[in-house]
Order: sequence, then structure tokens, then C-alpha cells
Amino acid sequence: MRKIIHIDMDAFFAAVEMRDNPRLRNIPMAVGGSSDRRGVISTSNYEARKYGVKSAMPTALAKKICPQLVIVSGRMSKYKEVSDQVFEIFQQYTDLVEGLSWDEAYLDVTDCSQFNNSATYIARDIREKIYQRTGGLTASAGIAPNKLLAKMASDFNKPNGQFTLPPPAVDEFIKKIPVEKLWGVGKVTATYMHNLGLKTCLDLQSLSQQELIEKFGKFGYNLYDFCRGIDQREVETEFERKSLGTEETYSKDITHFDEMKGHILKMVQELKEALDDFQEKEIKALQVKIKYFDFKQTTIERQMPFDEKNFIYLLEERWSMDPRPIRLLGVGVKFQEQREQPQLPLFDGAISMR
Ligand code: TTP
Ligand code: MG
Repeated sequence: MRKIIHIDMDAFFAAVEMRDNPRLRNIPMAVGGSSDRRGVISTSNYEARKYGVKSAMPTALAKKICPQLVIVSGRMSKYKEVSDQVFEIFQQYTDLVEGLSWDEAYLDVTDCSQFNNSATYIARDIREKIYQRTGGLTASAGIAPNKLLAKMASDFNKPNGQFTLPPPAVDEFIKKIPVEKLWGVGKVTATYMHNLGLKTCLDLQSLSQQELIEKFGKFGYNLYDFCRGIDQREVETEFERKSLGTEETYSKDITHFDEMKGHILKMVQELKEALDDFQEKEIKALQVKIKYFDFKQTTIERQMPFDEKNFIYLLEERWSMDPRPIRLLGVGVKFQEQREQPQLPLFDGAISMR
């Protein structure tokens, strides 16, 4: 059985602003774009949340439901700085850290020797260290046998709390969880489920795997596990997640473009199938790798949509510049890094950097 911790900073951007400016404490405030520029809320503090002010809400609407709301524009570089401090702390416990965003990560502490391997105590220590290092910022944690459950658990005693779900408690816990809390169930799927009378994980458990696949396609395989609290997904480090590709070395060097094209098409097909396991990831760029008969190697990387024509185009563009025999070809994709800067449109351009 694995031991996974999910850590999530509380009201992250807003908490940083409150830390740095005492006048923003104990009043409803939010980080976001201004209402006269049709901005939206990035996040709100807990006082503002009492009024219903939340992430992605238009600032104009937020002002309507909470007239005294104070809006602060974001300081992205500051948040990144804090994020780096927090992620440095994670590394003191394990190398198996998967960042989901600037303020959120999974840690696999199964083999962590600290605190007699008690994940509950490790989580408490991490939160304490974050508080010390960042000058008073709080985080919440969930401790569970897998990623699915750990993420749900970290919401349980938020803010500034933690919740441990030991393996024997999983069955009882998962039954009552509303379907929309499951990883991969967005608004559209949730509505569809509700219309079928499926409200909780217990409801989902009444369906066979076959029925789930009929109703939800491939996601049905995951759903069958998830609604039982089972999740086989590994904690993947940033290094592992950066790209995915396949390559072939040929026993005889290739000299004709048409032959290369055939190999590329076959590999793109393989890559497409392999990508099924990475549906949550966004493809940032396509890659084509060429190794010449003399072992000279070159990789082309370009931001383009995933399409076999584009791979062929990249190969042709490079090879026509240096049309010598080839001993190896490869195709791949580079993923969007999950800890990259949050989406800027949410700020309506009203970001002050320092
Ligand atoms: P979250 O962890 O979703 O939210 P939070 O940390 O503000 O609040 P809590 O975890 O206590 O519920 O997101 C982390 C940061 O990412 C958030 O502070 C601001 C940014 N963000 C956006 O800019 N836009 C969004 O729509 C969301 C959800 C977050
Ligand atoms: Mg957070």
C-alpha cells in the first residue's frame, strides 16, 4: 500500500497579498483584474468566499455580491518565488514530487524514513515548515493510499488543516462522495450523471464496467476504479512528464524520403496510442529526431497541432537541408509543464510585476 500526501496552499495568491500588506487582512479581498477592464477573479480570501466570491468569476459580479470587496492586481513573480520555496521543502522528504500547479503537489512518501514513516506526521511537519519558511502562509494536506483520495482528503479540513484516510476507512469514505468530486468528472459529465440518477460514488458502484464504458467511453475504465476508491496512477516527477516519444534505429541506413515517411507515419500512430494514457496533459510542441549515419544528431521542435502531416513536414524541412543517410528516426511530443505560469487571461492584463 502506498502513502500519498496531497498538499494545497490556502487561498494562495490572496494569502501572499495579505502577508505582505496587513491592511488587506480581516476584510474581504481578492486578487484579479479590475471590473472596468472586464477582469476576472483569480482567487479570493476566505472572508470574501463567505459572500460567494470565487475563482474565475467576473470582477464586476464579485463587486455586486460583495460591494466592500477590495481587489488587488496579481504579482506573478512573487507567487512563483513563494512556490519555489514551498517545492524546495517537499524535496527534503522525497524526490517523488508531482507539481500540479504553483501551489499544489502530490508527494509519494511510501519510502520516506522520517517520523517512523508516519505520513500523517510528515504532512504536519511539511505544513509547519511551509509556515516558517514563507512567513506565515498556511497549507492543507490530505493523506491517503492514492492520488485520487489524497486530493479529496486535503479539501476536508481546509484551510490550515489536514485529514488522513487510512486504508480500512476507504470503503466507507468513498461511498458518500458526490460524483462531481471525482478526478476527471467535469461539469458536463457531472450533469449527465445527475440526469441518470447517479449522485454518489455508491450509485456509480451499482454499474458494471461494461455499463460504465457504454455510458462514458474509455473513461469508464477509470470510473470503475475511482468510484471504489482505487487509483493506480503513479506520482510522476516533472522530469518524467516533460515529453513522450518513440524512436527506431535501422539496421540499414535510409536514403529515400518516402521510406522515412513510412516509418514516421507508423511511429506517429504508436505515439497516438501511447498518448491515450496521458489525456490530462496538454501537448505543447511536436518533436522529430534524426540521427545520421555518422551519428550526428538533430532534434526539431515546433509548436504545432498533433497531426501526422506536421511530423512529415518537420522531417522534410530538416532533411532537405542535409539529405544524408539516416540511421535513426524518432517522433515525440513535449507536454505543457503543469507548474508553468497560471493562465494570464484571468488577469485581464492587470498584472503588476516586481
Ligand atoms: P487553488 O489552489 O485552486 O485556490 P486557492 O489556493 O486560491 O484556494 P484554496 O486552495 O484555499 O481553495 O489555486 C491556486 C492559485 O491559482 C490561486 O490562488 C490563484 C490561481 N488561480 C487562478 O489564477 N485562476 C483560477 O481559476 C484558479 C482556480 C486559481
Ligand atoms: Mg490552493
